[in-house]
Amino acid sequence: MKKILILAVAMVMLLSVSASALTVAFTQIGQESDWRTANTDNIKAAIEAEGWDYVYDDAQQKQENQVKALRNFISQNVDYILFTGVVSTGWDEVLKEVNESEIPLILVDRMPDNMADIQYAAAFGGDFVEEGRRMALWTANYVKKLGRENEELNVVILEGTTGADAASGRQEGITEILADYPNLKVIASQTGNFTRAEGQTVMESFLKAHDKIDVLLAHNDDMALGAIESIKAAGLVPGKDIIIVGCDAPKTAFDAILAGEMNATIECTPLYGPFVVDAIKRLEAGEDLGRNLMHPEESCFDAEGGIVYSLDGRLSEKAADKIGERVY
Ligand code: GZL
Repeated sequence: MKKILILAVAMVMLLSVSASALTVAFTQIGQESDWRTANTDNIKAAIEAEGWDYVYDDAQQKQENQVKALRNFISQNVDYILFTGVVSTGWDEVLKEVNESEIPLILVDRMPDNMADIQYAAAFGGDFVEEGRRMALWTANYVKKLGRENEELNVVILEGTTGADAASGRQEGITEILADYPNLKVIASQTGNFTRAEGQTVMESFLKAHDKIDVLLAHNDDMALGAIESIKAAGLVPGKDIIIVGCDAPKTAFDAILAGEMNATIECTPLYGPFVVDAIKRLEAGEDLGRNLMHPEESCFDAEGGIVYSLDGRLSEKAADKIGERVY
């Protein structure tokens, strides 16, 4: 009799635990960059550490795959949907379906257009316009430090994925700041789609088309690292003949800075896992997290440190001092 009782209690406990195990689904853009890989790994680890079930879809950079994934999540009646869109437009219909399913939607990383018309439980991502401002302001201050602020310098830009707010935002911030520095002249700007390979190819075309390039601004470090290969192949010295500034701040960018091949990177953390888990726990407890798009505190890293990179006067940090704590 006693054995049956113990078994029954164990079954009830097991059922209660499994019943409380949430199912969290994430439609991820793809695997285009170190940032994206770190973002994928970090979210997966954080969710699985809670003992929750995890449904993951890699869209391979295709919007139609993300739409399919969102519809699958609805049909599976998951408990939460995490969403970052490869581009900003074209989500109205499917996100309306998500809202009608009443599955809580958490927006991470890249934001969809028309957020005002979308019901979401929480939103967390980079301040892309500010990141662009920081890329350009660091560059202007570095040029001044070199005593070249009165020299006409030719700037080329490797843009991120066309239509993504991470790209349009950074471009907007860069343009805003460069307007104050007429000696920094943008002579070419083209998408490298956030990938190393395309960054290398586009930079090669820039070098063939222009005799003098002094500055490269790359919307992410993967494209900057690809461009460095083309710069070397052209017989130029990256980081010296061409000042190179990227964004994201993965370890690979720190390595390039320490090697003197890259000059600075603006941080944009991919580590959204803890935020997502905290948000879900608070939502489960009945909390309303509001609709503010939350941005993380982020820095700028370069070889020397101490260069102003933000309009509120923040100083860059020395990559050599910080590389030890980098987890991506
Ligand atoms: C930024 C993210 C961008 C990164 C790229 O939050 O959307 O996408 O900057 C990544 O490296 O591909």
